[in-house]
Amino acid sequence: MGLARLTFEKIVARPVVVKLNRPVVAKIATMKEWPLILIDLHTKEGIVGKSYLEPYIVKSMAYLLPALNDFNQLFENEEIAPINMFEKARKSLHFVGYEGLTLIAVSGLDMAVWDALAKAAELPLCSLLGGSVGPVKAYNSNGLWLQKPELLGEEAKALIEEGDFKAIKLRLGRDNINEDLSAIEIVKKAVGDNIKIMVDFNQSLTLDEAITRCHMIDDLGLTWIEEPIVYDNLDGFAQLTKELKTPVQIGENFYGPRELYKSIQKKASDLVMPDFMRIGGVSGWLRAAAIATEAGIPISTHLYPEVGAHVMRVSQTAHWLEWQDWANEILETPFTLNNGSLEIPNVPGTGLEWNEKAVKDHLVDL
Ligand code: SMN
Ligand code: MG
Repeated sequence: MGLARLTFEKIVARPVVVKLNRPVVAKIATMKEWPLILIDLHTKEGIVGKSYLEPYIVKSMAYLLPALNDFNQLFENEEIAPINMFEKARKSLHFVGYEGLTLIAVSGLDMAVWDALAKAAELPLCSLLGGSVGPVKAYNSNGLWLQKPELLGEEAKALIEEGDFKAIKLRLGRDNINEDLSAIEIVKKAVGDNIKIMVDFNQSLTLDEAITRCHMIDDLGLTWIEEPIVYDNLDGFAQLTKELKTPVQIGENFYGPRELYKSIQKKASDLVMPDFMRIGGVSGWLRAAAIATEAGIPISTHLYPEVGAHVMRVSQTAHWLEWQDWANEILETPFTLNNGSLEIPNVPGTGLEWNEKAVKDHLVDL
């Protein structure tokens, strides 16, 4: 059986940029390309833990790489132990902020550490965490950005076909509310009654606008309404959650499990969906999922579908995995979809390996 102990050797972090097949057009930003920092955590025993970070804009990689490279000094010759390393890495950076870039760097490290450990144990990560390999119910989040409503019907159908999906996410927040209403109508008509539709405002509304607009879509049978207002207005979210029948979804901007805890205490949403680079990687997710479980709140993932699939298998209130294929371009073996679920490969670790030829083609100088 596998090795009991691993020792840190070095981190190699490489910035790559891939092209998005369907550019992101959201109220927060328009993005034609997508940055990925590929993290290889080498151990003295030869096992390499792998993870990636996707910090939205290319420039942000320039701020994150020095923090990741600094971990080389911090962990010289140390035992690979996710919880110890999470705490030590976070403390080492806390004078420049406990959240933000600090937590993003720590999250990237953490996911690579867990991958190394699972590889050493010769187990898929979900099995090391106490679960088992199996399908994870997903919705397709690969498109339906803020385009003209009449273009959305065809795209919605294509998105369903990409994995026999049973759910898709539509972005809202157009200047004219009527255009948002037609977007919903067109997509609903195109996909029929059996497909669930989530909508995401990407924080684009004031609280007053949100109260008006969310009530206008409250009877449409939507699966959730995501981030109608700025992410940290928890009182505003609590008001919307109380008033609306449709479940309110937030969480991609929680920095660490404690933010999720505070949000749940305030009854700010019906649902939560932490993002792996902000919640604290696998370690942060496990704490967050425990809090959500005990509060009885369904938990969904944000981005990072590959690592997300593993932890959803051990999250008791696991709800929906967000599927994006944005890292596929640089993966040796992209994960597969079947019947609307993401399949976890039955290999040690998370199953992330780089296609080095593709990585070479997409490496950037910052
Ligand atoms: C989102 C994700 C990535 C880029 C832009 C917007 C969105 C989501 O908030 O929830 O998928
Ligand atoms: Mg969102």
